[in-house]
Amino acid sequence: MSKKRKIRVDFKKNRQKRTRAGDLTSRFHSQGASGVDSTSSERVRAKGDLSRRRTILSDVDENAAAGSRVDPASLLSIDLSECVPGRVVRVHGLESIVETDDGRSLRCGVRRLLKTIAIDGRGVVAVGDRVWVKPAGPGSDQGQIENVETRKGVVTRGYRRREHIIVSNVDQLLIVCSFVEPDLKPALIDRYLISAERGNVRPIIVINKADLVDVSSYQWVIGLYSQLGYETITTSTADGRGVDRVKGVLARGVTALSGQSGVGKSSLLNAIEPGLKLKVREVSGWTSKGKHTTTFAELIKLESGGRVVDTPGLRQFELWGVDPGELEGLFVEFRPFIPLCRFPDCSHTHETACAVKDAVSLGLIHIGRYESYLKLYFRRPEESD
Ligand SMILES: Nc1nc2c(ncn2[C@@H]2O[C@H](COP(=O)(O)OP(=O)(O)OP(=O)(O)O)[C@@H](O)[C@H]2O)c(=O)[nH]1
Ligand SMILES: [Mg+2]
Ligand SMILES: [Zn+2]
Repeated sequence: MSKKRKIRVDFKKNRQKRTRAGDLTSRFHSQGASGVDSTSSERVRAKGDLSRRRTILSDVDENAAAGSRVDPASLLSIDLSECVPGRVVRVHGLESIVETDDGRSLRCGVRRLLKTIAIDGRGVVAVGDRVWVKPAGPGSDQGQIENVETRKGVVTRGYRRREHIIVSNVDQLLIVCSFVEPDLKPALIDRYLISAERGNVRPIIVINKADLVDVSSYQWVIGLYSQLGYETITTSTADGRGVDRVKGVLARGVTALSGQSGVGKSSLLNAIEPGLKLKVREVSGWTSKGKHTTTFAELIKLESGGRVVDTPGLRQFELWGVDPGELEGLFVEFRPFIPLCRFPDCSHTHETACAVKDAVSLGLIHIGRYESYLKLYFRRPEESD
């Protein structure tokens, strides 16, 4: 059972001067609401300091063990009678477009307290998020996002030393690349596969612009990923090959398209549903590097079934929050060999009697995949291709 209880929360750390060595925010994280609520911790603070906090009403689970860690987001309570549920379909800087379940489209800001609680204010709202919105008034097209529900399938990357949530609540990720213009980068595919695996999203690999190459000379890449169990589709929006197959994949649920700029993500969606008329780069080719044609992520409903999120091309796709020791399990074909290494904590880099390295030399693990592993294992966060 839960009951309402008053608790005090801090504003963003950067607005608050520390008056004591102990920082309430971190104590709040480690001790839960009870630590913050204790009157003794308030009395030692000057008035000005107190005014930088706010009192909120929160749902408190009476059955929770005392001192157990509380998810800050769960402390948010909202008056549901004033809010409507909906989904973020687009984010433009500080403004998010939310489609409410009752069919309205509202331009929304985000409740300040949500930003306060999000770590450093990042990743507050992402396309695909299920949210609760308080409409500004009857007939108004504005509203405020009061709460964000827990995300299920997410695609994230590391960007400028932070986590960037590219999209949330998707079932599938279409990793879109091209054979040429820009050139195929298997190492990039590997990073996307790992991100999808960790984000609980089913990855599908699409290699576009098949009309520009002799596909047989790339058969090894297609064969490699297919053998690993990943659905791999060769497409061309110029001659239409593979487009129906992708259409079938998209009908299965909610899918995000991601990949470098210029690979043909928007072209592919236009080929599947010409009525979308998504903006695509005018001049074919790969001359204007760095220019993004799609500038914001957008959730779109397809007539042929399913929903898709077209996203802007990414110049960099770095993994976020993956420990080197976690990597071995994210390379699916390594898994059968890991227990056969002599050392239980084998990193598969320098050790002797390493079954993974043996498998590489026997051709049971593709050398390119092993190189991807090594690169990620030794990568420093700020590095990129
Ligand atoms: N030859 C050939 N060109 C293609 C194909 N698909 C897309 N293109 C061209 O590639 C260019 C880039 O296509 P877009 O659809 O804008 O690429 P995008 O991935 O959406 O790019 P961003 O929005 O910048 O991320 C356009 O000029 C398209 O006409 C294809 O299958 N074959
Ligand atoms: Mg595009
Ligand atoms: Zn090993």
